[in-house]
Amino acid sequence: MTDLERKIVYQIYPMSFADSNGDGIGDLQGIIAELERLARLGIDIIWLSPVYKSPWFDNGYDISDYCQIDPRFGTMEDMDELIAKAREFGIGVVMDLVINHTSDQHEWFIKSKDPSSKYRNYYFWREQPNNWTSFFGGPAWSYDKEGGGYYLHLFAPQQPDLDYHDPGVIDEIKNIMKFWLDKGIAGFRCDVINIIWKDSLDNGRRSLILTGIEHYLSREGTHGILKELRRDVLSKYDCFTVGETVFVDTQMAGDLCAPDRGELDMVFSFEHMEVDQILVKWFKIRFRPNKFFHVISKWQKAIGWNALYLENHDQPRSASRFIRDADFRSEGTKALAMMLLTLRGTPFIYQGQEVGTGNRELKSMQDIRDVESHNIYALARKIGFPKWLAWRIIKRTTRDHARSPVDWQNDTDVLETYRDLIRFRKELPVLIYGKYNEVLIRGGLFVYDRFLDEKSIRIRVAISLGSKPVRYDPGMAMAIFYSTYGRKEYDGALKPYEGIMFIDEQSSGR
Ligand code: ISL
Ligand code: CA
Repeated sequence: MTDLERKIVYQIYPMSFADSNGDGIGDLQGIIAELERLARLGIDIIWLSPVYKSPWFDNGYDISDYCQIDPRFGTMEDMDELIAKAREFGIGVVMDLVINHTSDQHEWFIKSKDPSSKYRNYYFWREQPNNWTSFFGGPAWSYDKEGGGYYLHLFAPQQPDLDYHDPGVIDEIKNIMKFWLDKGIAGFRCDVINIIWKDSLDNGRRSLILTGIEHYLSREGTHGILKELRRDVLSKYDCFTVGETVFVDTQMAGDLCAPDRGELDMVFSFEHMEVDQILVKWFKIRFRPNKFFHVISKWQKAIGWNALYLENHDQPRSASRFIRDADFRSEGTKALAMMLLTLRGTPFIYQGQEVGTGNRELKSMQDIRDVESHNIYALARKIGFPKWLAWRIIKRTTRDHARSPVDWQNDTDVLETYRDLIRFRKELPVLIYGKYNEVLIRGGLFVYDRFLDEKSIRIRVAISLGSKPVRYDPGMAMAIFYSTYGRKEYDGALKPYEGIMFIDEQSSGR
């Protein structure tokens, strides 16, 4: 995409973003009505979580028709209007592409139950299951009487996996992508894209997390599919792709988004989201800022350009998660904003993050709608966890935190900080094209430089995620360019949860 590096993306989870007709569910007209506000924030692209026709078992990540809009959100006319009006504001629309699986209500799956149908091989139908387990807990195979066998689903049973060994599948996907790109969308966020190719259905090594993963994690077949989609479809449009890639290390991620390989433009990796947990996300440990910073810095050094994010629709809110001291919630969200918008890569802001939204109050399992949480709760109970412990796990980790309606009246000075930082990215090329250099990480303090070359201006960013002031000497020639506390004078220490951008005094000009 032209000027991709300059873009800032805003993720919308349509169901809880803006409701235009008062039925309690966000919708496309609601988004249209908010475009002006989004333009004022300064973002360039909105990514919509799925708005396709869906039985809504996994909040739209189970699609029953890729070329229709779900009635709860409006009509295809509304969608066309959204794309057109967004363009008037200079905003592109990115769609969620969920192609590892369809809904079990998708026509292809229903037809595939007939063994003589051409759709039979679109899915993995077998007489016997293997030992693989699913991302949502429990076995990855379910028996279907009508289909006369077991089928594979790496997520819920309502989300059968597509089998890319059948060339018909990739042709269908190409047509769907063209359908949307011809409407003028700006690209795709590709759901769990690094697991779409399954090498074999052999039994997997038994694992507490995911049995079978070695047969489908970032396999060569996936790389082949991504190259083909780029060659035959994406390269013909001005668009970009960001892949959601699970369980990737820097090597795998680098292979998926290396500019010369022609696969994805960038990926969402998860390592920085795992620093407060063991065993994926289900067991939380204390958030450790230094660990967090080290992981982020490692990825900055390893990948030339990548997606930057602190929140999405699957994660608890960063304001509740990465700010241990609730007294400094507003300060902390500003410091996190500075980090998000001054690292190298494409920043993704999740709806409500720009006003410092925190986790929601949840009282019992009755408040939970997330299918993943319900499965994990049942599993935890089954293996003997007492109710209180199972509930504690769910309460801290459920995806519902991110999915409840945003309180737009929240905290306006956080919003001001976002606006300022977004403006700096537009005004200072060094924040976009500049190299990244780690300066130090210690005691909850993260310091790094962005610079174009040795002679031009250098921005030094210092982010503190600690409740106490922390001494730091940036060196003689550094003055405050911007502080999240709004101060201009530096006294040799960062205040609690402060973020500061220093600039070389000779070059600052302000
Ligand atoms: O959210 C997670 C942990 O709670 C991840 O394991 C998540 O399931 C994984 O990142 C895949 O997420 C994506 O695909 C899922 C869907 O439920 C998620 O909302 C989506 O982001 C299945 O389509
Ligand atoms: Ca509505």
